[in-house]
Amino acid sequence: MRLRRFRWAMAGTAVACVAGLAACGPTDDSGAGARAPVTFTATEYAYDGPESISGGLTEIELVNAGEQAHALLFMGFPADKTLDDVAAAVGAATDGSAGIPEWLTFPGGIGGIAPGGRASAVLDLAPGQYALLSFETAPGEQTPDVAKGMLRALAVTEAETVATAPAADVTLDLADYSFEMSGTLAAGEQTIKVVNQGPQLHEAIVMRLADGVTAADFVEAMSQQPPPSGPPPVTAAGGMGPLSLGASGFVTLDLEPGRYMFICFVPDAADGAPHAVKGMVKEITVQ
Ligand SMILES: [Cu+2]
Repeated sequence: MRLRRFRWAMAGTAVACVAGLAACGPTDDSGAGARAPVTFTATEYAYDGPESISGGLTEIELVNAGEQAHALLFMGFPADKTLDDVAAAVGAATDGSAGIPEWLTFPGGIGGIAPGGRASAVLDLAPGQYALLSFETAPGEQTPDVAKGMLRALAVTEAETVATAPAADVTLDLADYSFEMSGTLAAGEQTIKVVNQGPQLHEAIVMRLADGVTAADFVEAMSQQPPPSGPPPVTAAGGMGPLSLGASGFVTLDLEPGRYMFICFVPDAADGAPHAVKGMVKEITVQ
């Protein structure tokens, strides 16, 4: 089977968006939520939010005030690199002309959410400089948000307070190429601790499946060359962005009953194919 190299984290591509799927409140006051969340508001194609924050366990909130699905992914980069270097590196990793460079670090982020949506995650941010970006695409388009300018810098300074981790309802382990969840997800607000057991980079994007569509159907459709016209029968519902090996983060989802999938679009280190086509997709039912 010849696989189209579909876009890294194309998750929200051409999604028929339904508002309110990923609404999330603040996390437990005993955890990182004791400090006010750091909010970024997404529109086409920019983020409004602070330019510098203090690090450590930090609650990040994404508000999608745009007309399309958008994500908020974090990528750390060293002092001798620039935002342009990050843009070039992710562009090359996306089109398959190069692998993901060793100098990028991945503390996670918030997967694509629908217009009008709101989602939160608690990330462990080491001091340094980060790129904030989104790979979502407008309905019927192939150009990801990042190529339209949805990329900005965030400086993270030393932690000012020692935050404790929020309580998690379930743990989700990511590995080559699987999702292993410690329990089941109920409807309503749930916090998932996501851990990348590696060895590769992985993410846990959450998408709601339309009636009658399976995760396997979605992966099959994405593998067609040329890709099918029309929007895929899924809706962006958040999730955790790419995590480096050994990294973890907490993502809060507020799910309605229905069928969803966890899916990883990270390009494989060996052949650049998205991990989803190597089996890194898991269908779940929320009751
Ligand atoms: Cu993966």
